[in-house]
Amino acid sequence: MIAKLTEAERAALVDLLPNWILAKGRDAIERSFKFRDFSEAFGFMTRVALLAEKHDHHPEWSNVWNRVSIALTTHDAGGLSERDIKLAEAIDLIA
Ligand code: HBI
Repeated sequence: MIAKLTEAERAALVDLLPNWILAKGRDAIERSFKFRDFSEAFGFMTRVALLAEKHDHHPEWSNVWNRVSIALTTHDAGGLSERDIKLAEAIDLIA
Protein backbone atom coordinates (compact mmCIF):
# COMPACT_ATOMS: atom_id res chain seq x y z
CA MET A 1 0.00 0.00 0.00
CA ILE A 2 1.40 3.39 -0.95
CA ALA A 3 1.24 5.99 1.84
CA LYS A 4 -0.50 9.31 1.26
CA LEU A 5 1.50 12.47 2.02
CA THR A 6 1.14 13.81 5.55
CA GLU A 7 -0.35 17.28 6.06
CA ALA A 8 3.16 18.61 6.71
CA GLU A 9 4.53 17.04 3.51
CA ARG A 10 1.59 18.46 1.54
CA ALA A 11 2.18 21.93 2.99
CA ALA A 12 5.86 21.70 2.01
CA LEU A 13 4.92 21.23 -1.65
CA VAL A 14 4.56 25.00 -2.03
CA ASP A 15 8.34 25.29 -1.64
CA LEU A 16 9.35 21.89 -2.98
CA LEU A 17 7.37 22.17 -6.25
CA PRO A 18 6.87 25.92 -6.83
CA ASN A 19 5.65 25.39 -10.41
CA TRP A 20 2.77 23.16 -9.26
CA ILE A 21 -0.46 24.01 -7.48
CA LEU A 22 -2.65 21.92 -5.21
CA ALA A 23 -5.80 20.93 -7.12
CA LYS A 24 -9.13 22.21 -5.85
CA GLY A 25 -11.50 19.56 -4.54
CA ARG A 26 -9.10 16.65 -4.85
CA ASP A 27 -5.79 15.50 -3.45
CA ALA A 28 -3.64 16.16 -6.52
CA ILE A 29 -1.12 18.63 -7.93
CA GLU A 30 -1.46 20.36 -11.26
CA ARG A 31 0.70 22.24 -13.72
CA SER A 32 -0.04 23.68 -17.16
CA PHE A 33 2.47 24.18 -19.95
CA LYS A 34 2.42 26.31 -23.10
CA PHE A 35 4.64 25.47 -26.07
CA ARG A 36 5.42 27.09 -29.42
CA ASP A 37 3.10 24.77 -31.31
CA PHE A 38 1.51 21.32 -31.28
CA SER A 39 4.68 19.59 -32.36
CA GLU A 40 6.59 21.00 -29.36
CA ALA A 41 3.70 20.08 -27.05
CA PHE A 42 3.49 16.53 -28.34
CA GLY A 43 7.26 16.10 -28.12
CA PHE A 44 7.03 17.06 -24.45
CA MET A 45 4.16 14.61 -23.96
CA THR A 46 6.23 11.85 -25.54
CA ARG A 47 9.07 12.50 -23.11
CA VAL A 48 6.68 12.61 -20.16
CA ALA A 49 5.15 9.32 -21.31
CA LEU A 50 8.59 7.70 -21.21
CA LEU A 51 9.18 9.17 -17.74
CA ALA A 52 5.83 7.80 -16.58
CA GLU A 53 6.77 4.34 -17.74
CA LYS A 54 10.15 4.60 -16.02
CA HIS A 55 8.45 5.73 -12.79
CA ASP A 56 5.55 3.28 -13.22
CA HIS A 57 3.45 6.32 -12.34
CA HIS A 58 1.18 7.96 -14.89
CA PRO A 59 -0.27 11.46 -15.29
CA GLU A 60 -3.84 12.53 -15.88
CA TRP A 61 -3.40 14.99 -18.70
CA SER A 62 -4.99 16.92 -21.56
CA ASN A 63 -3.60 18.67 -24.65
CA VAL A 64 -5.13 21.46 -26.70
CA TRP A 65 -2.86 22.46 -29.61
CA ASN A 66 0.23 24.02 -27.88
CA ARG A 67 -0.98 23.58 -24.30
CA VAL A 68 -0.61 20.59 -21.97
CA SER A 69 -2.25 20.31 -18.54
CA ILE A 70 -1.06 17.65 -16.12
CA ALA A 71 -2.56 16.43 -12.86
CA LEU A 72 -0.70 14.00 -10.63
CA THR A 73 -2.22 11.86 -7.90
CA THR A 74 -1.69 8.29 -6.78
CA HIS A 75 -4.75 6.16 -7.44
CA ASP A 76 -3.36 3.30 -5.34
CA ALA A 77 -3.02 5.66 -2.34
CA GLY A 78 -6.24 7.58 -2.90
CA GLY A 79 -4.36 10.86 -3.05
CA LEU A 80 -0.92 12.47 -3.22
CA SER A 81 2.08 10.29 -2.48
CA GLU A 82 5.85 10.50 -2.79
CA ARG A 83 5.48 9.05 -6.30
CA ASP A 84 3.71 12.20 -7.44
CA ILE A 85 6.49 14.39 -6.08
CA LYS A 86 9.18 12.32 -7.79
CA LEU A 87 7.38 12.39 -11.15
CA ALA A 88 6.67 16.14 -10.87
CA GLU A 89 10.36 16.80 -10.18
CA ALA A 90 11.33 14.71 -13.20
CA ILE A 91 8.81 16.54 -15.41
CA ASP A 92 10.13 19.91 -14.23
CA LEU A 93 13.60 18.88 -15.44
CA ILE A 94 12.40 18.41 -19.02
CA ALA A 95 9.86 21.24 -19.16
N1 HBI B 1 -0.17 5.94 -11.80
N2 HBI B 1 -0.97 8.03 -11.11
C1 HBI B 1 -0.84 6.68 -10.91
N3 HBI B 1 -1.39 6.15 -9.80
C2 HBI B 1 -1.27 4.81 -9.54
O1 HBI B 1 -1.76 4.34 -8.52
C3 HBI B 1 -0.58 3.99 -10.47
C4 HBI B 1 -0.03 4.60 -11.60
N4 HBI B 1 0.63 3.87 -12.50
C5 HBI B 1 0.86 2.43 -12.33
C6 HBI B 1 0.22 1.89 -11.12
N5 HBI B 1 -0.43 2.65 -10.25
C7 HBI B 1 0.33 0.41 -10.87
O2 HBI B 1 0.46 -0.27 -12.09
C8 HBI B 1 1.60 0.14 -10.05
O3 HBI B 1 1.48 0.80 -8.84
C9 HBI B 1 1.73 -1.35 -9.76
